[in-house]
Amino acid sequence: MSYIPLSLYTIALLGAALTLLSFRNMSSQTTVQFGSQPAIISVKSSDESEELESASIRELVEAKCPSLFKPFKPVWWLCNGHLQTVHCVTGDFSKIDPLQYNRTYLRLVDGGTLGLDFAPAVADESKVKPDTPIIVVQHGLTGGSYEPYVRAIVKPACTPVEEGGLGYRVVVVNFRGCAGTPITSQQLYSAGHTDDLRQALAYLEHRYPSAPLLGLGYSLGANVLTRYIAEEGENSRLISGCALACPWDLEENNHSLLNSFLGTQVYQKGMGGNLQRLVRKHQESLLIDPEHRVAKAVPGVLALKKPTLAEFDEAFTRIAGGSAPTFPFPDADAYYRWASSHKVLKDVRVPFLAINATDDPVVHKVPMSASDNPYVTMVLTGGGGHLGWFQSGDGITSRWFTEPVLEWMKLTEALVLPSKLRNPPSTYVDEEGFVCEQGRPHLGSKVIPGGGIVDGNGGEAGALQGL
Ligand SMILES: *[C@@H]1O[C@H](CO)[C@@H](O)[C@H](O)[C@H]1NC(C)=O
Ligand SMILES: *[C@@H]1O[C@H](CO)[C@@H](O)[C@H](O)[C@H]1NC(C)=O
Ligand SMILES: CC(=O)N[C@H]1CO[C@H](CO)[C@@H](O)[C@@H]1O
Repeated sequence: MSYIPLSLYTIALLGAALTLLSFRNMSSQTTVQFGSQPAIISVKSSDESEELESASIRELVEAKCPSLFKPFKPVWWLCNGHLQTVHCVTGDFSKIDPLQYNRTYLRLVDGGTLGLDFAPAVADESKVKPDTPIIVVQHGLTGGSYEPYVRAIVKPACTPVEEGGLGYRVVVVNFRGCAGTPITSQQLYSAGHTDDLRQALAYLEHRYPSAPLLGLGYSLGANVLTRYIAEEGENSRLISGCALACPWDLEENNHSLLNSFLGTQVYQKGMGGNLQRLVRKHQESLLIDPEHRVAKAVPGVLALKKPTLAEFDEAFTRIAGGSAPTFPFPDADAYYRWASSHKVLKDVRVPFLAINATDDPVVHKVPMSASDNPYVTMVLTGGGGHLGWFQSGDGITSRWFTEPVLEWMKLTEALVLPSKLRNPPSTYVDEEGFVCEQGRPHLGSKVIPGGGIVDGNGGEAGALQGL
């Protein structure tokens, strides 16, 4: 275990040296791109009054998210995207942002299980207002609610207002098999499968009917979030979305990573190895019905030696990454084309903020022009790597994105969307106790025993975990 981060650091240092040698102009400028005609939206002016303030998304973001326009200044010893990324996955954050979650396990209609981690873990329900906003988080590839980049938002968001936080609830929806969530059906997750998020959101709306739901996704989770919001359009249960380090065009990322040495040796193999470990850990459950298409794919994927992400996706994700009939795909490239999120941004119909870094070693193409959509704001920082954004200033662990993301949550929590943009299918409980949505009887969830308090800083070992 200790050898892996060390070699990663060596390679990243090499990357840093190459960057310096190439004299690339490392601008620290942050580009914020609004639509040419940003949508006009209404927000409540304050908690006390019922008055509405109407303005364009651009005016509201400029007024209420000032931190978004601050340049990103990296700490000097994490001076490029590789070092930022490697520190993100190998740094010791176990003492940072300590928190606990209260977990609820949801059994889905298809037999699968989701682990929903709620913060604050211990809430005096009689004191929490029913309309307290809920931030719904989707983590990165093979990550979980324990990820330091997740805690960097969860901690300040769920800290009470009196103690300087936002006083919100946060729910991290752990993907199947992640952060201790068991696998109970022959299906994993993927960058494109949105039904698990959809079912979690229906459950949350049923449990907290008057709470606004705000979406936040990281990397692979950002891709799922973007696709969910785009697929639902005017029926999105999330009233806003924020996507950090979204991979967008998966086919393009695959090509550019595999066409570079570091991309292949560090990132592709790091991510492929983590996914293979996840399958190894859960192989018994994935093999339960040996005739199932997923069971037939297990031996092959476990036999791969140091697989790249592309090799893993070819052997497994295209088969097991979601439900039939969408899955299986004939090959991984077909899966990449389907799951990419850049091409669906045009369908987003709620305020949506996407932040990427220019020197992200994993994501090479950012669809900046997508903000032709009046609801979309695209942001590109001059550095930060993939989910790093470690800045100089008050301590090495401060992340540039914390402030702008919290400001965005505060802004969009106060949103009052016109009723035509607030039309998700209504929920009901069926005869077997599943919370379902009108018109989607194949989806639904019910609480099963086994939840409770989990240590948010527990972690799960593995290099490049959570990217
Ligand atoms: C955790 O949440 C459940 C409801 O899902 C609740 O019954 C329980 O009291 C909570 N635990 C704590 C310690 O607050
Ligand atoms: C990924 O990119 C490589 C290099 O361009 C290409 O050979 C391969 O077909 C692509 N797709 C997959 C699934 O590997
Ligand atoms: C490393 C890299 O290729 N970064 C790219 C991020 O996205 C912007 C906008 O698409 C490109 O200009 C950068 O080159």
